[in-house]
Amino acid sequence: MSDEVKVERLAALFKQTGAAHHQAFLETDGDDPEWPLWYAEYLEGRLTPFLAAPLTRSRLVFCLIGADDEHRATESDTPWPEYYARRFLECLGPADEPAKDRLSLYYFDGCPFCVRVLRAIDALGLDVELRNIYADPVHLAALREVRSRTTVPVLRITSSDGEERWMPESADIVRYLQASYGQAAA
Ligand SMILES: N[C@@H](CCC(=O)N[C@@H](CS)C(=O)NCC(=O)O)C(=O)O
Repeated sequence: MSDEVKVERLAALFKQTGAAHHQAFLETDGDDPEWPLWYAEYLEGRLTPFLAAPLTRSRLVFCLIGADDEHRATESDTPWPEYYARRFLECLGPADEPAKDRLSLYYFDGCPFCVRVLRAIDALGLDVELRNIYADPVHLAALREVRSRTTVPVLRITSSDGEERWMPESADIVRYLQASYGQAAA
């Protein structure tokens, strides 16, 4: 995930917090001199996925006041949710991204079952290493060694700890990719 996407997502959370606070203080049209306390309670658990380490509520109050003071003092044109998001990410660091599986597809050109999988990879915008078994004898040999056959497509899934899974059957592969990387998985 790029830095700008991280800022965007965190800014959306701050914006949502502002809206929820306004809703809670409708009677005073959002006016609440103790707003950092309310924000901190609302944000405490919700911020965890965005930042390198969880914040205590009191530190959160401190950071919110700091961001607000700075935003006012600099008279920045940046909308406050984005300003806060940048400041929080700069001061506290973004959360580590979860380690991703590495994917390789064993296939060959002109194989209709492979095309089905290739289309799903394209539609999901996935980064998959394509291993044409008839273009590179090393890939053919690896497939034969592990599977004792050369039927393709086969998806090799290597997790961050090095564990490997070899998944045959185009329908199973497409289902797996959609479940792991489709919108419902996000
Ligand atoms: N049911 C399998 C069929 C796969 C299949 O028949 N693949 C053909 C190519 S389209 C193949 O690899 N044939 C050569 C072989 O089995 O060695 C799937 O949906 O993935």
